[in-house]
This record gives sequence, structure tokens and C-alpha cells, in this order.
Amino acid sequence: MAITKLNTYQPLTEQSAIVLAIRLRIFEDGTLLTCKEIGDGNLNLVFHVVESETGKGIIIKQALPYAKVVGESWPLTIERARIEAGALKLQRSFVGDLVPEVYYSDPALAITVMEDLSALTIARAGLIKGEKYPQLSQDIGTFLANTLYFTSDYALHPFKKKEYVKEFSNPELCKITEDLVFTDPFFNSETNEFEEELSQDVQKLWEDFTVKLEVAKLKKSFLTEGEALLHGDLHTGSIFVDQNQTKVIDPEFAFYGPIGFDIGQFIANLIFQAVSKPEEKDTILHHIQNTWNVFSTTFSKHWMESRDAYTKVNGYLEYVLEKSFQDSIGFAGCECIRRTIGLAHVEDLESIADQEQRIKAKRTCIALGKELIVKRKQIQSIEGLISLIQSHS
Ligand code: SR1
Ligand code: MG
Repeated sequence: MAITKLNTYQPLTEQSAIVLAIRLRIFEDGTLLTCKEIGDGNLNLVFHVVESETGKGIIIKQALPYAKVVGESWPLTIERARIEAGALKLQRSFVGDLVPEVYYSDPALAITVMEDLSALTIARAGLIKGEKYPQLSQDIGTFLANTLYFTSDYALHPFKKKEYVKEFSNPELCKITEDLVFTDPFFNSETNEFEEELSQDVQKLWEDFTVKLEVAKLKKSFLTEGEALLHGDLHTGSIFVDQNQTKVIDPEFAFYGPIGFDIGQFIANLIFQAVSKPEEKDTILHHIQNTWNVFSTTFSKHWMESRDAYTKVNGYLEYVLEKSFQDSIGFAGCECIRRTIGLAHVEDLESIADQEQRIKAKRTCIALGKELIVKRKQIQSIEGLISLIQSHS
């Protein structure tokens, strides 16, 4: 393909990704490059370009104009690539190496060229194999505290905050979450997918008006509370890890929303591990507890260092933390349910080969999800949340 043709949007191929890498002069002139498309997510193309002689690599991610998981019948804005590159750069300014470095981005081509993370493993895949990642909760707790605090009104000048709200307005991707997390799983919607054996559990859920009312309140919070710049899709498939490092990727769902959303999604995705792998339960529960503890301690530290008059008002920090905690639990409940019976499932549950065990694990996720949603305001501490999870798994 001619290099000049890369000026207008078209999906890259392994060949044209190499042409792009050459054009961007990321590698030495004349060097031999290889490329493989390695995307395994729901939405994008991901190319791994490697210099044969040195093994040095880059990742080129490109948004497709539709949702890959469904096909061309579900059109989706490529504007998300601009959001993702912008969020990666901003988050990196608050968390350093917990987020990959962006070398280049082009909103018209919907591409982000970034640091090669191919030596690391996607956390979900590693956890399913039984790998342990001792740093995971410390790093994610820090990521959450720094990104959420430093993009909030508690840290930013109000003009800057409103500039960011505009820059990260992300209606189409938010709509996916509004539908797939907060609406469809709680009604008889065509997008839902679940095994026949779960029909009765699902029917009971659809008839549970207490749950539905509480989910409506959580959805309202997601729709209206622009507290901080969220990652927006912080599940264990959006995190690369090894024994010593953690990298948060894929913030294409980033937008200004409620602080508890990212925390809740991460916790729920750990719950899938606790439920599907009894032998790893203690390790996973420790990660859930530590994530909250690191988040709340670090967030509080930033808060205390602030010079804003309101941050000195007695009880204000405690109010913000309590609200974020309760929201996190409710959002975790929604994620537990939507990943079990909604459109986008998780490998943690799907890979349980024994059918009886798989159904049992999914039933646990539905029951626990309901309880997290309904009881979120009665759970007083992270220890209380751990006990509740323990009583189900
Ligand atoms: C159509 S997209 C389905 C899911 O994949 C993404 O990772 C988000 O979690 C979204 O809900
Ligand atoms: Mg993603």
C-alpha cells in the first residue's frame, strides 16, 4: 500500500501497519519489521510491530467504525481513539509507568501508537491460570486514587475541570455502558445471553423491583455525576501484569462520571475469580481489601495536601469516601450481573469446564450481585464487604 494512502481512515492491515511504523520513523531506516494483529478485545484492531534484528516493538491500536464483538451491524464512533489517547496521556501524568507511554496518536486514522507491553500478560488470563500478582492491588489502588483525585474538582481549577469534561465527552461509549451494564440485564432484552439452566434465576431478577429501583438510582449516578475522569472499563482484561509491574490500558470508555464506578468494576472482576477459583479465594479477597485500603489512604493523603478551603471542613473527606465506597459496591453488583447474563461475558466464568460448577458459579454471581446492589448502604467497611463475598463464595 502506498504510504500517502494512510492519510484518510481505513482499517489497517498487518502490511499497512508496517508502512505506518516506517512513516512515523519509530525504527531505523531500512530495518526489517514484522507485524501481527493480536487484538482479542471486543472493539479494536491491535497490531504488534517488531524490529526483527533487535526485538524492539511497538503496539498500534486502531478503533474500528463498528463493535467487533457484534459486527458491522453495530456502528461505533472512531472518536473513541482520540478519547483513549488523551486519557492515556493524562493518566500517565498522574501515575507514571502504571499506564503505557503513547508515542503518537492520530484521531483521523483512529490510531494510538504505544509502548510494547507484549512481554506482560493480561491480568484476567494470568489469574485464570492461577498466576499470582502480588503488586496488583497496590498498583490499581494507586492508579484509582491518583487518576480519580487529580481529575476531580477537589484538585483542579474549575475552568480546567470543565475543559476536561468537554474534551472527554463520550456519549456513544457511555450509551454502551448505560445499556449493557444498567438496563439490558435487568429486563428481557435481546442483547442478553445466558444458559437455559439460569432461566429461573433470571426471571426472578427481572421481577425483583427492589433491585430494579436500586439499579435505576445507580444508573442515574452514572448518567449525571461527573466527579472525576474515569477509565470507564476497568476490568481485569484492561490490565497488563507480571510479577513486578502493572499497566492499565484501554481507556476508550473514559468520561467524567462517579468515582465509585472504576473501583466497583475492578472489584467485581476480582469477585469472578473468587467465585470461580475457591483455592485462590483468600489471595483474591486480600486484593479486593487492599485495593480499597490503598485507594482510600492515597486519596486521603492527596486530599490533606490540598489547599482548598472545603477540604478542611470536618467530615467532608469522610462523606466523599463513604459515598464512593457505597457506589463502588453497587456498581460492582451491576457488573457481577451483567457479565453473567448480559451481552459481554467473562472468561473467568465461561472457562469453568464442569457445567454444574459453572452454573453454580454464575448463580452465585447473580445472587451476590443483587445483594451488593440492594445492601450497598448497609455495608459499613471493607471488612464487611469481604464477609459478604465470603458468605456467597
Ligand atoms: C459492545 S462492547 C461490550 C463490552 O466490551 C467492553 O470492554 C465494555 O466492557 C463493553 O461493555
Ligand atoms: Mg476494552
